[in-house]
Amino acid sequence: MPLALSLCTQVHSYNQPMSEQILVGIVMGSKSDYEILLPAIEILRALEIPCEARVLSAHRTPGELSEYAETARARGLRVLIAGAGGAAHLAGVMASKTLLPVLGVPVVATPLNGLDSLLSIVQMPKGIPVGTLAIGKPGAANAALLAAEILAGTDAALYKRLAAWRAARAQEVLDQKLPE
Ligand code: RP5
Repeated sequence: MPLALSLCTQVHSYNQPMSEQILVGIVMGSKSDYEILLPAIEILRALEIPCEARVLSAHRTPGELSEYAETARARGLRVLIAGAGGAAHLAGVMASKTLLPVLGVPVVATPLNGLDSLLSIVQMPKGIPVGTLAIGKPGAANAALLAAEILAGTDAALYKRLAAWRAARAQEVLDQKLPE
């Protein structure tokens, strides 16, 4: 079983999802990226969006990565999230193989602290876009939220869940108390 596939799918059976069709594919270049991508999985779970997570590498498993991206749309996926570090070409390679939106998450994996990954992902040449998020866990979380916003454009129930999620975050801020 692909890494974290059960994490993504487990919650959906608890929460009576709108559909068991997997809509979001999360790909990471190495198992070492998993902790950084976990917030994306958790948010997709919270929003009841069926997802799957895989380890596939642009340079270690280029054939399998290409096949994944090329077949994703036919399998019913709607958005892809790609997290990688270093010379992070994962998201760009995936984007070159599909017309699904690809959201890139730069991972800290080298002494350059993620700046290398950020520039690798964000500096796609004109014609093959990758939506690039912030470095690290905040970027992973926002990739999931952006995927949810894309899907909510055609899913009114998801739109309501997303609105409730954001309202809850606002309430958390309003409830914060400073020390006396
Ligand atoms: C990239 O190289 C991966 O996305 C990871 O961030 C980085 C290091 O990978 P490992 O050497 O830990 O497998 O391809």
